[in-house]
Amino acid sequence: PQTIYRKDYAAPNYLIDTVEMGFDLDPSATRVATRIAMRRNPAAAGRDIVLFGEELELVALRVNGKALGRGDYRLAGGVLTIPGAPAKAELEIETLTHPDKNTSLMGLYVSNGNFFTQCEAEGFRKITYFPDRPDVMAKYTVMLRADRAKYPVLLSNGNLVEEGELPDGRHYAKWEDPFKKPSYLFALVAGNLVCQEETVRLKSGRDALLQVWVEDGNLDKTQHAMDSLKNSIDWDVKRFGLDLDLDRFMIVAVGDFNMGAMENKGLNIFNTKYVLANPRIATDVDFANIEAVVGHEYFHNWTGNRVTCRDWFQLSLKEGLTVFRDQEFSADMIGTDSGRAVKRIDDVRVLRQAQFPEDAGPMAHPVRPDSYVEINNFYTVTVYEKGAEVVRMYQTLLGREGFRKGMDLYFARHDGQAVTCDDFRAAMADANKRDLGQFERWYSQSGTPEVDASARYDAKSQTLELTLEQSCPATPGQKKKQPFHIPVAVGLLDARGRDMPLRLDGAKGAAKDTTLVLELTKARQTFRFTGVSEKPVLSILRGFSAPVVLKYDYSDAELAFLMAHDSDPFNRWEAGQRLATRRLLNLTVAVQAARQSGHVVAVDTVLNNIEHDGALTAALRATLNDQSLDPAFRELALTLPSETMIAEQMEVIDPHAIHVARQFLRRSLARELREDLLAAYRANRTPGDYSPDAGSAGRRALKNVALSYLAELDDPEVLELAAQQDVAANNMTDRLAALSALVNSAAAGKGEALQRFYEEFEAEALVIDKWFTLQATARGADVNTVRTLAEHPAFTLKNPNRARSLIFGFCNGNPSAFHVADGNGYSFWAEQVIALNASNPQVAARLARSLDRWRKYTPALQEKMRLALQQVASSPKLSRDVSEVITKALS
Ligand code: BAL
Ligand code: ZN
Repeated sequence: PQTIYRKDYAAPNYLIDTVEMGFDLDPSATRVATRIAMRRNPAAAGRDIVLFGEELELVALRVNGKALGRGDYRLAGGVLTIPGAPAKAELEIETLTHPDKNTSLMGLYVSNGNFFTQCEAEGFRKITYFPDRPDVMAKYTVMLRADRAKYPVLLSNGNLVEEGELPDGRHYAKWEDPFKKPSYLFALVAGNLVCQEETVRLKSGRDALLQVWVEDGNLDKTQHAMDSLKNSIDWDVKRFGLDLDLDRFMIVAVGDFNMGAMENKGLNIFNTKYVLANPRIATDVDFANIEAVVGHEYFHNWTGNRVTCRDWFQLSLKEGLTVFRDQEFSADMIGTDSGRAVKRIDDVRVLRQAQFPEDAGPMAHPVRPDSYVEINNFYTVTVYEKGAEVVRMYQTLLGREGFRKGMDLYFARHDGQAVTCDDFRAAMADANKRDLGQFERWYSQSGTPEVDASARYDAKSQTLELTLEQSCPATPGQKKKQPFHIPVAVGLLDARGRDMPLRLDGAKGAAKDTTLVLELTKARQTFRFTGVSEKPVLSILRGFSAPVVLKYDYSDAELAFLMAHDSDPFNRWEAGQRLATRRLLNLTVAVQAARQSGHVVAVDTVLNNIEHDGALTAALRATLNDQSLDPAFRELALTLPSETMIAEQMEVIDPHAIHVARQFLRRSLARELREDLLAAYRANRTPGDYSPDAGSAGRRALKNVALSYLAELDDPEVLELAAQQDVAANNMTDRLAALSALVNSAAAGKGEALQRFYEEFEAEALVIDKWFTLQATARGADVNTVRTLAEHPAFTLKNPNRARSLIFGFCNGNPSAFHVADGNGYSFWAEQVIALNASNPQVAARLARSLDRWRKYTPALQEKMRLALQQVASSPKLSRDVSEVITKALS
C-alpha cells in the first residue's frame, strides 16, 4: 500500500460551488445521481478533474451535458481522472451502491433495516465519485426517495425544504444545507425512527428545533442526550461566544457504528452507546460520557465544521481542540473546584493509560502526523487526547482570557475555510503578541517528553533553586528531538502543608501567587525562588500542566505529606499514585524473585514478609476517612494504578507478576482497611431516586470501590452485601458494581447472578455489551472463557460494540489472561483480527494494535507475539488498515 506524505500537499485542481444529489434508496442497489458545479482553481498547478471512488458501479458520467466514453477518462486504483476538462464544468455522475453488503460501515450502509452514512474520513467516495478531500467545500442540496412504509423518516444535512408523495407507495424529502462543507460532513438517514424534539430560543433570538432520533421503543432513553445538547448550546455561547448557526439540529442513534459519534453538519449520527440512557440501563460513567460526546459533536459545529482541516494531517486541529472543549464543558457542568479536579484526573488517566504507550510504541506519531497509509488509523489518542493537552497548554501559557482572544481571532480569520494547525497557533500567538514558534514542536515531534527535576535549598540566603532538564526518547523516524516549550506549574509547601507565596529571582513586586507557571524552553534551566523562609516540599507539574513524565526523587514521607496537604488536588492524587506505583513495582520484583526460587505456591507468604513501613496504607486510610474530600476524589485516590500503567514503568513487562503483585496489594489493603471500607460503603449509599449528578455519582463510585476491595476478602459478610446490592439496586451503576464484585469473588451464587442479569436485560444491547465485558475482564477468565462466550447466540463480530465488548475487553482489559504463557491469547487475537479484517477493516485495525508493545515483554512472550503478528501479516487480502498496523509493529 501507498504512503501519503504531508509534504506532498497540493491544492485541489477544481473547486466546487454546489452539489445536488438524488438518492433512490434501496438496500440492495441504491442509485445516486450527483450534479457538481466545478470551476478550475487558479491557485492549483494541475488541470485534470480528479475524483475518488471506491466499491462503486459507475452508471453514467457527463461533463457539461456530454456523456464521456471510456476513452475520455481514466479509472485506476480508486481514482477517476478527467483530463482536458473545461475551466467551468458541470459534472453529472450516476453510481450504484449496495448498502446491505456494506459491512465496513463506511459510506452508505444498512443497520437494523435503516439507512445510515459515515463519511469521515473518506467514506463519501463510497457513495459517488468526488473530490473527496476536506479542502473542497461546497453547498449541498439532497433529494431522498424511498418506500414510505419501510422508510417513513428521511433526513439529511441542513433544512427540510420540501417533502411529498411519489407513485408506488414511495415518498421524497428535499434537504438544503445553507453552509458550505467538505464531503466528510455529508450525512443521510432513512428509516423507521421516532424522535424526542424541542424548540429552543437561541442567544441570537432565533428559534431552533432540536431532535433526538432513535428506534421505536427507545424514547424513554433520550432525555439525557437532549439535556446535554441544550447545555452544550448554552455553554458554547457563554464560554466562547459561539451560537448555533442552524434552524434545526438533529442527533440520530445507530447500533452499528465504528466510532463514538460523528459531527455531520446539522445531522449528528451517534453510536447508541453515547445517546441511550436511563437509570435502568446506563451507569454514571455512561451518563457522563453521553454528556461529553454530545458536547464534543456539537462543539465541532464551530471547531471542525465552520473552520475545517486543510488535509487529514491536520486532524488534531479540530479533534484536539474539540476534545479540549468537551473536557472543559464537562468540568464546568460539574461546577465545583473539586469536581473540575476529578475530571482532570480522569482525563490524565486516559492519557497515561493509552497515549503514553502509543507514544512509546511502533505507531508513535506526532500530533500532526507526517505520513500515513490509512487515515482511519490516525484517529488516535495522540491526535485526540495529546492534541487536547497541546491546546490546554496554550490556555495555561496565555491564561483563559488570552486563549479566548486567540479563539476569537481564529474564527475572525478562518470562518468558512479549511486550514492548518499552524493557522491555529498563529491566531493564538498574534492575538496575544507572543512568539509561539518553539511551541510548534508539540505538533511535529512524537514521543512523551521527560522532565527531570532537582532542587537545592539554601537556608542562609532563603533561596530554592529548581533545575528542570528535558529530554524525549527516540520514536520511529525521529531519533533526535529539539527542546519543547513546556509550561511547568509549581508550588511550594511549608512544613505545615500550607502554600508559600512565590517569587522568582528578579521578579518585581511582592510575592503573592502560590502557583507559578515556569516556562521550560531549553534542554536544562534553573529557576531561582527567593524569600523561601524554610525548606519546602515541592509540588511540581500542578494540574498536570504539560503532557510529560515528571521525574523527581520524592521520599515516601514527602509523598505522604503531599497526599495529605497539597492544595493542588491533581498533585495530591498524583502523590498517592507515585507511592502506590513504587510499592507495586517492588512487589512485582518480589513475585519474580519468588517464582525464580521456586516459591510459586507460597508467593503470598513471600510478599507478606516484605518490609514496608505502612506509609501507603496509612495515607490511603487518611484519605478514605477524610470527610472534607469529595467522595469522587477519594474513589480516585483509592484506585491503584492499572496493570497496564505498571507495565509501562517496567523495563521488561511481566504481566503475570504484575497481576499477582497488584492483587496481593488489593487484598492486603482490603484486610488492613476493612472497617474503614465498610464504613465508607455504608456512609455513601444514595437512597431515593437515582440522579446522575456528579455528587451522587461520586458517592456511588466511592461506595462501589469500597465494595470491590472488600470482595477481595471473600468473606461471607461482604459477599452478602454484594448479593443484597445486586438484588436491591435501582440503577445500573450499583447493579453492575454488585455483579462485578460477585463475579470477581468466590461467591457461590455468581453463576446465577450472571444468568439473571442476562435474562433481565436480554433486549438491551448496550447492557448485554457490559455483560460480555464483565466476564471477559473477570479475574478467573481465560482464553477458553472468552472462546465459549464468543459462541453465545448473542455474540457477533459484525456489531462493533459487541466485538469491542468481548474481544477488545479481553485482549486489552485482561492483560494477565491475554498474555498467558502458552501464547493461546495471541492465537485467539490473530484469529479475531483476521476475521474482522474481512468484514470491517477499521475495527480490525484497532484490535491489531493490542500487540503494539510486544517488544517490551519477556523474551518467551515476545517470540509468541511475533509469530501471531506474522500469522496476521501473511494472511491473504489484508486491508490497508490492518496491514499498516502490523507492518509497523514488525518493522
Ligand atoms: N470526527 C470523528 C468523530 C469525532 O471525533 O467526533
Ligand atoms: Zn471529534
